[in-house]
Amino acid sequence: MALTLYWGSGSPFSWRVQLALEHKGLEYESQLLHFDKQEHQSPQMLKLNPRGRVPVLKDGDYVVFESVAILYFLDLKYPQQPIFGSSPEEAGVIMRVICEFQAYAEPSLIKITSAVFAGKVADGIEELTDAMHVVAREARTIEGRLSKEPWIVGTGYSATDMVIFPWIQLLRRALDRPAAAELGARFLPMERNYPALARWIGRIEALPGYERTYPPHWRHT
Ligand SMILES: N[C@@H](CCC(=O)N[C@@H](CS)C(=O)NCC(=O)O)C(=O)O
Repeated sequence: MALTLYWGSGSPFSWRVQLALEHKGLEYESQLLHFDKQEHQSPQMLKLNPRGRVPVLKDGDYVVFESVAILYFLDLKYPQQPIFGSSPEEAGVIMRVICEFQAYAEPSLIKITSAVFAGKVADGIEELTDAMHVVAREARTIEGRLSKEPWIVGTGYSATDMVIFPWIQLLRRALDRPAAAELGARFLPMERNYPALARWIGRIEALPGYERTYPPHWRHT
């Protein structure tokens, strides 16, 4: 098998790549690395990615890391079921919305989810509340897009959906924790506050192969 994916359970960056591989129907060898055992920092992994982060994709001897770069590589190398659109204009919008998400939403999402999972909500509640406002504003923009079309950009499931979806799932999981109840009050339940986003989540969850991408440790914790 030519493709090998090194990934971590619950890593939103890894999840993007798994969604793309499933969508494209590509077979791959799955190398699940355990963060608690520092497997992503092993000498073998540092040789593949000196930053010691996942995901990392190997295709034969070729190695690529950084989740969006992996999505782009996969789409050029395996063009069936394209994920960067079918015209330069569509590709431009897909990439633009990904860049906007990474620039304006991701730093706040990292702040919120890291604090919740580290049990440190109370320590930084003011900063986290501000981060939640940023996330809510970005989520409203996406909600607006999804209230007109089934997917975030254009008429098809694309790299934009794959980039954003795992973060929304991780955020929901974080905000479901009792310690985050106050932070999540205006966000959850999504069915009430972001109905188009909630329907979009259901659409992705119903895709073939989705279950294979679901973070394994989320099933029992
Ligand atoms: N910008 C990178 C981020 C990758 C990343 O931060 N991955 C996390 C897991 S969610 C990781 O490997 N963390 C390990 C560490 O920081 O030691 C991407 O898009 O792939």
